[in-house]
Amino acid sequence: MDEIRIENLEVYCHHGVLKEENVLGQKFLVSLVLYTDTKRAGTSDDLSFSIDYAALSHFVESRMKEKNYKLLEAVAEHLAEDILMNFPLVRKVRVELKKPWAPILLPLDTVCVRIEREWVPAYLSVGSNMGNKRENIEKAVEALRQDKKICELTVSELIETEPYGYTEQDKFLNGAVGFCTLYSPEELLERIHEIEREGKRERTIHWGPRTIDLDIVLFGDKIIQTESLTIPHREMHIRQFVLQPLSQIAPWAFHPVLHRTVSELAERMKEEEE
Ligand code: PH2
Ligand code: MG
Ligand code: MG
Repeated sequence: MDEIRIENLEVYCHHGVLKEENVLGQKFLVSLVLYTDTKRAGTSDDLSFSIDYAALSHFVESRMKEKNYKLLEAVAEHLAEDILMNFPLVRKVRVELKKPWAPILLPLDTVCVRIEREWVPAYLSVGSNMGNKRENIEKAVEALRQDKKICELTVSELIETEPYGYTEQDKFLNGAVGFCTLYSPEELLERIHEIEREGKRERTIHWGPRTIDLDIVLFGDKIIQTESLTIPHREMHIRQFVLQPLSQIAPWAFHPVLHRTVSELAERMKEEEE
């Protein structure tokens, strides 16, 4: 990706753990790498197709003066998020925050925190087999759509499917949702649990009937295996009710463990069923 860089923008503000820092303030230096596609601006010579680095610099200054944080990490985290949420052409950002006058009673050049944050494409499988299934799913999708840390949301058609696993239950309505997000995988999991709770989901029988179920299927090219989270979804490649809707909105999404696209996985499942 192309880059627009801002180096050592000086902002005088009051972040810090020490009282003296909050009272007196000090100089901070902000360096940014804005990852974006400059091709269209480059060929048209038209600023409206690019990121106005003057506007962005002033935005950074005003955000840094608006609120005080104790940690450089917190200042950097909020800056990265604010930039990504307010400048849609920035797909990824590197924030480097220096404190050349850090009062540590020892001489130093600077102390610095550097982070990179980006909009990551993620895919969810959604399902419901209790109550008004379509409405349950639409409510959950709307909650995702309203979330500031989610953008470019697309939804597949919803399909009726036979219950898989525990079969003594009503038919499911299933679909897939794709979007870009600023959440980490753990944060996204927490957020979808919240939406499930709002949808009156009660966790009783494992794999049993539910008003709403949201599962993270893919998260960028991340491979995660922890107690609370398995990404890619452990069984996505053997579930038609996941693959069929997903291949509608993201046929080229890539399974980072099996090294197959979603449409290849869907095809393979169909052949095995025949
Ligand atoms: N979800 C399950 C278990 N079985 N079967 C269908 N058809 N659709 C589902 O979404 C589903 C299921 C556990 O999440
Ligand atoms: Mg599930
Ligand atoms: Mg689930």
